[in-house]
Amino acid sequence: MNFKKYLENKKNIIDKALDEYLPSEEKSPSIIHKAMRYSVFGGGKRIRPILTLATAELFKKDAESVIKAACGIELIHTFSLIHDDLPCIDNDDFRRGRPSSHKVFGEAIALLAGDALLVSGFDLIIRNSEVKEIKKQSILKLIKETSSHIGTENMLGGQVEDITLNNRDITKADLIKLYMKKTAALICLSIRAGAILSGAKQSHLKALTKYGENIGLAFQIIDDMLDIMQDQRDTGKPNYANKFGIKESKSECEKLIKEAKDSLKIFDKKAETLKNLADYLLTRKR
Ligand code: GRG
Repeated sequence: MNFKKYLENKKNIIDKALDEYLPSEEKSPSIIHKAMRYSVFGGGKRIRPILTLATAELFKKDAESVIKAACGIELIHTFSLIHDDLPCIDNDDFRRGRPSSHKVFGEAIALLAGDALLVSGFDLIIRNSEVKEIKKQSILKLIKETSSHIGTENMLGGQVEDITLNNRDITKADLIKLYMKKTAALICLSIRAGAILSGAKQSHLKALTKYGENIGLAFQIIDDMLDIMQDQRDTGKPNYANKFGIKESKSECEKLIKEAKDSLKIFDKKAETLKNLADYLLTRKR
């Protein structure tokens, strides 16, 4: 199977599962279920759950063993996007070329849809314990990790730093630290989730964490470059690409992706898919 087909195939599995797990639009209170589905089925690339599935495959686990946790992480990601777009945070009217949640449903429902997706995300991770071969200990470890990766030490803390960013003072090292929390932490969690549920040993988790941090950082810098190059939303707020330039951003991403792939050496040929995923992130256009 070529890599494009691989991505399509995994995306289909994830979309089908998300449709099954989310409450139907008709279910009362209908408006919030509509809002949850509007954002979950709004054209996302499903990078994070694909990473969970691909990591589990590295340990010979099929999609069935980790799909609930993978979808749970996608719901948490969607919650962060809805809240990020709100007028009180980034005030974005559009997301993925469509009106953002609060533009369609109003601020109160958008806020609540985000909350509901966060809760449902944890619920799905817990429900991954229904898979017979998954140890309860692994689920507990994953819940703990999820809280810390999205809490004030990581995603939420990174977002706080992002909205209070002072244009002139930020150094490259500070920006990297911020990106590590705001974006790389959730990407890293997606990879660690696949490994933890597969019972990976410590040395494997360590290698995958390095891979996750590197591709997560590159992912955010690429996002900054796409914002500038596609002129989607240069808010004037400092980011890696507008502060250090496209050339420097590109070479930083190439370096990060190379190091990410190098960190997978201990898996030998078995890590081909994760290496392809890292390369794909480097060339993505959206
Ligand atoms: C309350 C825990 C908590 C968090 C809220 C809003 C927020 C705090 C955090 C948001 C952090 C954020 C929006 C980071 C940006 C990460 C990023 C580049 C998202 C885009 O990811 P893609 O391209 O999105 O994978 P698609 O559209 O493909 O799903």
